Amino acid sequence: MQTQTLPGQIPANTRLLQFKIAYWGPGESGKTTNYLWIKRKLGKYKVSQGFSIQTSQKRTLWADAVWLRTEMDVGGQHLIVMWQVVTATGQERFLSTREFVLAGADGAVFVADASPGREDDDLRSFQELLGFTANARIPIVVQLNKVDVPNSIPPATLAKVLGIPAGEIHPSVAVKGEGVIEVFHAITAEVLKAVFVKVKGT
Ligand SMILES: Nc1nc2c(ncn2[C@@H]2O[C@H](COP(=O)(O)OP(=O)(O)OP(=O)(O)O)[C@@H](O)[C@H]2O)c(=O)[nH]1
Ligand SMILES: [Mg+2]
Repeated sequence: MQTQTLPGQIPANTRLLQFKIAYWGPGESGKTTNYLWIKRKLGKYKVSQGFSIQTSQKRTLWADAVWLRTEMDVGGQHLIVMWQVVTATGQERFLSTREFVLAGADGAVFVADASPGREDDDLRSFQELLGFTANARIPIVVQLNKVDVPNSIPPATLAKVLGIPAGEIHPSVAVKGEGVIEVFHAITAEVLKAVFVKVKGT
């Protein structure tokens, strides 16, 4: 997170906050599908076109990224909040590069794949995320995507696999946009909460 006072004619009580939200998860779990839906549905908040760097097979090669802008009044201050939304590639062979997508992240959405048989991939990717964020200790929201596929992994099973409470899992069908914006709101709320608790405590 970065914060600064803005120059010029902007009222003195205006602050700029910048946050980065990273989407993480095993290969083809639906990270880019989430990103594209957010870009489309929250289009009026977009301040950049955004980009997706993909292979010819539509796999994310490096990352997707876009900036969104929101404003709010909190405790007598006007806040301009910039959100950078990025997705990492889930491709196994890019372990060494995808870590850098997390650099400076203020929150992460872990997109698990509910397709049958993907439990091990979900766990491996979740542990990878926990490992890379161990020092930063950022909020993480867990999304269970593709619950529309036949015999999908139930939320309670994924909860057991990941070792987290079942109530913390957000089921979604990103191709239809179901649950996507709810999850995005959940992570932004967690990130703002973390910052304001930190500010209050200092
Ligand atoms: N059935 C179903 N398919 C989905 C859902 N979300 C995404 N997909 C499909 O899953 C495939 C992979 O989606 P992506 O969004 O590219 O996955 P990704 O996690 O960004 O993949 P990498 O960046 O390559 O790791 C695509 O064919 C999507 O259409 C969903 O909710 N249900
Ligand atoms: Mg992708």
